Amino acid sequence: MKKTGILASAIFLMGLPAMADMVVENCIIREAPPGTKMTAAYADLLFVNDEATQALRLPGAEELRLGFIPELSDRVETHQVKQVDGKMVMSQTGKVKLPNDKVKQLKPGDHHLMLMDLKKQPKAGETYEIEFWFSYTGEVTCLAEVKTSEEIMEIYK
Ligand SMILES: [Cu+2]
Repeated sequence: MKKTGILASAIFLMGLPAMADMVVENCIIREAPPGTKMTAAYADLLFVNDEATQALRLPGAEELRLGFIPELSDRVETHQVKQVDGKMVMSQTGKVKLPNDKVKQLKPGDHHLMLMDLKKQPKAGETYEIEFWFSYTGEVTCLAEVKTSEEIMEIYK
C-alpha cells in the first residue's frame, strides 16, 4: 500500500516540476480620478499547500513579492494600511506573507498593490493584466477590472 502511494506521488511530482499551486482571483484596480498619479489594486490570493507542494519542502512561508502592470505603471509597490494614532496610514511594505490554504485578500484598509506614477488614468470597465510574482510559486497573471470607489466599497464591505 505504502509503496504504491510513494510511487504515485513521485510520478505526480515529475509531471509538475517545482510547481506549487497558487490561485489568484477577483483582481480589481481602483479607478483613478483625473489628475491622480497613483491608485491601488486588489486581489484574492490562495496558496494551496497540498501534498505536491509539501513535497517541495519550501524553506519558508510563501510570499507575494510584487505585482506588475506595465500598461499602467513601471513602479508598483506593496503597501499596508495601519492605524497610527487613530489615523489610517499607508506605507510601503516588503513581501506579503501568505498563509497556507487560506485566502489572503489584498483589499482596502489592508495589504494592496500601489501603482505609482500612472502612465494613464485607468477608467471603470477597462481591464488590465496583472502579473503577480511570488517567492516560490511561478508567476500568475490575472485580468483585473477597473472599478469605481463606490463599487469597491460594495465588494469589500
Ligand atoms: Cu497604498
